[in-house]
Amino acid sequence: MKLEALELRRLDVPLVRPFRTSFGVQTSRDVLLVRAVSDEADGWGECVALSAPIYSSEYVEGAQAVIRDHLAPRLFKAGDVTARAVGPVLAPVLGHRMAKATLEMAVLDAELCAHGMPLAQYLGGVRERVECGVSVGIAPTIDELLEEVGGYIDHGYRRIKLKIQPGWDVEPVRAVRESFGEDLLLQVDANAAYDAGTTSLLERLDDFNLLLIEQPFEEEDLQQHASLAERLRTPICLDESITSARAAAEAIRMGACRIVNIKAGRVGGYLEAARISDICAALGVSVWCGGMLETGLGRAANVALASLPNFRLPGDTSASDRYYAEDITEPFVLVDGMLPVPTAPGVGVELRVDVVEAMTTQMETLVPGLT
Ligand code: OSB
Ligand code: MG
Repeated sequence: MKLEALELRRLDVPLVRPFRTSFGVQTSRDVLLVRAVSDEADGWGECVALSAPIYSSEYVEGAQAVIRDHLAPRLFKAGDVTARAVGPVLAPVLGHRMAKATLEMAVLDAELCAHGMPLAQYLGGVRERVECGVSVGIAPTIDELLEEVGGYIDHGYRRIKLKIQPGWDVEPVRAVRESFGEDLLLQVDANAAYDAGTTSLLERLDDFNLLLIEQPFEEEDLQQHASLAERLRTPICLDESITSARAAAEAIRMGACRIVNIKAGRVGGYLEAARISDICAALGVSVWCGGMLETGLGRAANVALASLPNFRLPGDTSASDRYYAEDITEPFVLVDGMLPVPTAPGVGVELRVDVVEAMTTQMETLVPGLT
């Protein structure tokens, strides 16, 4: 496939309600989309980087700059590209996995559209629909939290994930557990908000029969996760720390986690994400598909990833209306707590051109240079 242009488009997509985590509040999603224009077909990628470097070191403006100045020129120079070649071609640029993943997704979508193959089939998916959970932000009060969680349960979500931080942990977890019962699949996500001084709060969460505790400590501190894991019955799950298949294998070998949250953007793309799933399976570790408040485009690809055999827990793959009043694709609608795996070629969704246009804040087109 010969890459003829890369169209970079920034959208501002309002969230239906503010999303508060231990690292900040978001009220809208600043999305970077990349369209790969080739001689065979076009494809789209969505960048998961947030507007500020507060979940990870990447952020959307930086991703756009590294794509424009460093990644796109290398891809254009490579001549014929395939999705499998994107990683190796971009490897001399260190880090910037979210930016790289965006380009790989766009090329992969184009390639699969040209061959008429759906992403789930390419990745080795085995399910027609996937079980969905929902990630619930830090609420102003416990009452408001219970109301929000109750609404999601009524909608059919199969598990609830509560965002926590020191001061918003034991009491909200207790309230949700007492209100909705022992059968509710319940887990928490700290986004690295704890440290040695606040570990005792996490130990108290061990009484609530949680599915897992996600990323209590900072990204690079595998040792602290391993030592907490030894003291708790509740499994530790890593998100931020899992930046590659190698990082996953090391974390598991150290005993730092028993479950892995996979986000394709965080690990450099859907191909590395599938490799992580395989390595985890070989080590007896189940995985689930995380999310980054993607639009319908990124979510379609996440749902395809979640159809792989080792994705054994409900993912943060929620319906469009959990995030957006108006999605940029046909909305994903929850049926019996599940979302259908797209069956159309490539990522398998169409962008709604009028909605995309209306939300666009900026656009630039990159083309091959003369050298
Ligand atoms: O830590 O999983 C996370 C959203 C943005 C950044 C990080 C995280 C999240 C979520 C929401 O928890 C996942 C989703 O529903 O897309
Ligand atoms: Mg997380």
